Amino acid sequence: MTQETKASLDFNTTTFTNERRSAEDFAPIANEIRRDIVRMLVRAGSGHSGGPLGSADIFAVLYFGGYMRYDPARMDDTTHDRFVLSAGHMAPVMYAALANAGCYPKQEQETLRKYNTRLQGHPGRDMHLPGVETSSGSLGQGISIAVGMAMSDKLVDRNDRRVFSLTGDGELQEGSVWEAAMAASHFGLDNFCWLIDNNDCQIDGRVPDVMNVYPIDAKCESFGFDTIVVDGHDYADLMRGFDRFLENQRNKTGKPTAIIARTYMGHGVSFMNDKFEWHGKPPSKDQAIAALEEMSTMP
Ligand SMILES: Cc1ncc(C[n+]2csc(CCOP(=O)(O)OP(=O)(O)O)c2C)c(N)n1
Repeated sequence: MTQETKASLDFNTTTFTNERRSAEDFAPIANEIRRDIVRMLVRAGSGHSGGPLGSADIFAVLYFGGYMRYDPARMDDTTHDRFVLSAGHMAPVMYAALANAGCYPKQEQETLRKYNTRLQGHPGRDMHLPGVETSSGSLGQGISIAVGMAMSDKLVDRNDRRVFSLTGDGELQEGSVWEAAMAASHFGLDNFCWLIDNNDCQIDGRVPDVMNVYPIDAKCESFGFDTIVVDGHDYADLMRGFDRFLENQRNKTGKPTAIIARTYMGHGVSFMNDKFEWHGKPPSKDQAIAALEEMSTMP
């Protein structure tokens, strides 16, 4: 891709495969996800920038590192591994990952938040976008549904499907998150991987100032999770977390895995980095151009 294409507000047709990769191979994928997030949001004129940009590296490794098994042409089959975005307001990052995986046409990203679009502001199961497993956005619900999926896979169907679910850290203030965690542990769901986007920011402040959720790692441990804290912008470290989950499932440890990824809200766009004010707003056209120009110098 040329610099000019990278900085363009237009969507391109580049897609990426899902395979085992070395850590340095993820940067161009994460950056394309980030660019698409900016392109989507500036067109929509509303939506969430901070969480999606900050978690793009997690999504690059999850969708393109061979950890979640799926066929982009057959997302409606009953064998692929599943991902549930519990932090539903972060939909743009999941939509960008699915588009870059080839699950639906990249151009369709331009319809984010438009009337009747498959790319609703929060994921809608009824919109039938390939790869959206359930509706989410009421915080605390997605992870509960995901745990139910993992229960049915492990205890009823007895297959080897994996279920991943991502919550924010502000989302941890929802009591139902901990009910889901308790169930995952009680039922020995070693096929369940809980991803926590720990950017320390939420809608109206720093997480400890709004309502403290720390220590997150000790809480996850005490709820029975094999817990690993990683740098959510370091691909090798993210791979270490996902590899540990795969190992837990392979060894049938009977314990779910929690990967706490330390991230910065808005990471990749310097004027948004670590600023909770970017939780729920889109870039203006000038800001989007500035962001894309900054990102065009990245791999
Ligand atoms: C049950 C419920 N209460 C409130 C909201 C409104 N809301 C949307 S995102 C958000 C903050 C979430 O913070 P965090 O999980 O840290 O996400 P981030 O700010 O990092 O994107 C809130 C309160 C909601 N979606 N659901």
